Amino acid sequence: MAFGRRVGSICGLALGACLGLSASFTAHAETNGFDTAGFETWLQGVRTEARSRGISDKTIKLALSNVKPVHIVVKRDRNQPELKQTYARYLKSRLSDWRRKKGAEMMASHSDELKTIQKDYGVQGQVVAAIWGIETNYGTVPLSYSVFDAVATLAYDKRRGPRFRRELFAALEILDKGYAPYDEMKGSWAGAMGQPQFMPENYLKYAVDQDGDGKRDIWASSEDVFASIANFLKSNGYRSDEIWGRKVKLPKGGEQTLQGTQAAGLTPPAVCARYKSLGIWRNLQDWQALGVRRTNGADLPTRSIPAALVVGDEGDGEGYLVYGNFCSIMRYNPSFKYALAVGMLSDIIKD
Ligand SMILES: [Ca+2]
Repeated sequence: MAFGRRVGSICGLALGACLGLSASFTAHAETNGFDTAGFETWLQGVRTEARSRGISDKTIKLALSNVKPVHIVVKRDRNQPELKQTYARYLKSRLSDWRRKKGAEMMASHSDELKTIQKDYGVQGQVVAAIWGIETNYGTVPLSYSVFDAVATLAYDKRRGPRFRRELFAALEILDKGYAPYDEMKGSWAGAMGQPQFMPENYLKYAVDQDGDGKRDIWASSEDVFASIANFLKSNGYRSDEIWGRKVKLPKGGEQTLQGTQAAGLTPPAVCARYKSLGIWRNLQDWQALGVRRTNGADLPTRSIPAALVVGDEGDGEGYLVYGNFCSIMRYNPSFKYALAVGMLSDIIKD
């Protein structure tokens, strides 16, 4: 237990340190708890299916000969911070002083590229930079896991097996088509690749060659990284004429009375339809009439925008009115806390 807490606290301070530390322990603990013979048999089935999908023998050999289950990958899959931490703790760690300061620097040094991305894809540069900052500390986190090891481990594991089996075939396709060389196919413990942390299927669907060198390089080209993030959001309903939402002050007792779905509301934006737990959608003016205000006590904007209320930790009198773009950000990682961290970081690094 002491070991687990120590790792957790380091992860909370800096994702990079967390990933590095985990990787260094992997060598000693990687196959604990795994049925190695069962994994090998399973892998034979993967090879057969890969051949039937048209993946070349050369690629199958290169990618799967040395693939091995990584125990800590499964352990981390069972213990994700989005599920365990309070809003206050999660947001504090994601909106660290380092990430705020570095984000402002990155907004300045990549200003021209981000402006072009905003023009081409209709996603504000600060939102692209905020996702980049939260995913990989603006591209500075060392990505130490083989995508094949990570994805194969989660495909073999029962919890999310079918989904990750698809990701494994997508990873093989990326290698087979020559989009990325084997040695560069590095990612996080969950197999998310490169600076924007794209899963292999999303890479195939959304990665963009923005700098025009013929490669969709989400590992080393900042233009490709930014365009890929923006293309992902745009393809998932992001609207250029709205922001993500805003932090608000709730009326006294509002945490209980304002939630719930009993009253007639608006139809949520299409991209939000799948997120039923966002509860009721109302126009900003209706939230205003119910006593919701900006954090400084001022009235809400008068513009008509459908919004849902996210109440973070109970009892602090605070909440967040979120708009359709919040749901586009959640397509990246389906957690209210994650999307709030991205939205709030984007506001901080904008100026
Ligand atoms: Ca490129």
